[in-house]
Amino acid sequence: MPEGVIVKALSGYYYVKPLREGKISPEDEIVQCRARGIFKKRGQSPLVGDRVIYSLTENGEGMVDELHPRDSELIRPPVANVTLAVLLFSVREPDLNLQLLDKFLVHIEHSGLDTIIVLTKRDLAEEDGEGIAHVKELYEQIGYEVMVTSSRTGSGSEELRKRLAGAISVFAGQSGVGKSSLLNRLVPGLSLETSEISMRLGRGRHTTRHVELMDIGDGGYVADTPGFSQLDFLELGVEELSACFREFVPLAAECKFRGCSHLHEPGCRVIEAWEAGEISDSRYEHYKLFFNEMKDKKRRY
Ligand SMILES: Nc1nc2c(ncn2[C@@H]2O[C@H](COP(=O)(O)OP(=O)(O)O)[C@@H](O)[C@H]2O)c(=O)[nH]1
Ligand SMILES: [Mg+2]
Ligand SMILES: [Zn+2]
Repeated sequence: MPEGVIVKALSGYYYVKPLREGKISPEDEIVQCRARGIFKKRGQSPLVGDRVIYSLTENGEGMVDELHPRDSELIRPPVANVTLAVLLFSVREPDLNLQLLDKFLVHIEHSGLDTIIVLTKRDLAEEDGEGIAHVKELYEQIGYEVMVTSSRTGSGSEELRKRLAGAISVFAGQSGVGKSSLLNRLVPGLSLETSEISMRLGRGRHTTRHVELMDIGDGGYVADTPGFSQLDFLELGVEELSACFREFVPLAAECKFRGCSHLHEPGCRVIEAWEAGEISDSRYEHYKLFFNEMKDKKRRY
C-alpha cells in the first residue's frame, strides 16, 4: 500500500504527497484523502507532517488508513515530525533582541529540535556589518548554526533553501521579522502576505489560514505558521533551565555542588567561565533573568 506525507489539512480532507522509498517524490501528484472513521474512535487525529499509509478510492481520491508513529509533535503549530526550527530575528525593524533570542533558544533546546538562527533584513544594517558578525560569532561559538539573509536583495536565501533540504522545518520568530518575505523568496511563485499588505486588509484575514507544508524543493518542507510568534512547548521547570544553555552543560557537570544554580555557589564552574570571559555577559545575564522570572512565577501559583 502506498505511503505518503500529509502536507495540508483542510475541511476534513488530508492532502497526501506520495513517498517513494521513504522520500517525498517531487514528480508525484498530491492525493486528496479522507481519513478512516477509526481514527476518531481512537481519539487520534492525523496531523500535517504525519507519514501515513493510504489507499486510492474509485473517485480518484484516497483514504488515510494508518498513521506511522511520530518522531515529534508540535502543539502550535500542530505539525508532526518537525526536525528543525528556523529561528528568525531581524537585525533591524525590529532591532535584534538578544534576550528574546535566548528565550526562544531555551524553548527550542527543551523541545529537542535542531535549530538554525537566521538573521534577516541584512540590507537594513549594511553599515553595521561588524555588529552582525559579532552576534554571528557569539552564537556560532556556542555551537549554533547562524545564517544571514536579506529578502530585499535575496542574499543568503539559496544557501538557506539548500540547508532545509530533506527536512520538515518550522519558521519561528516575532511578527514582522520577515518570515513570509523569506518564504516568498525560497519558493518561486509563492506570494504569502507580508505585513504591509495584511495591515491594509485588516487582521481578520489571518484567522482563516490553515497549516500547510510548503515545498521548497529538494525534499524540504516548511510549515507556514500564520500569526504565531512563539513556539509553545511543555512547561519548563527552573531546574531544567541551565541544561537549555548549551555552553553551560559541560561545565555544570564540574560544579562543586550537585544541583548548582550557577548564581552564587562556591566552586561553580559556570560562574568561573563567565568571569574568565568564556561565557558571554549577555548569555549569563539572560540565564539569571530567566531563572528569576521562573522562580517568581512558581511563587505566584
Ligand atoms: N528591508 C527589508 N525589509 C524586509 C525584509 N524582509 C521583510 N521585510 C519587510 O518587513 C515587513 C514584515 O515582513 P513579513 O515578511 O510580513 O514578516 P513576518 O511577519 O515575519 O511574516 C514587511 O514590510 C517586509 O516588506 C528584508 O530582507 N529587508
Ligand atoms: Mg508573515
Ligand atoms: Zn554551577
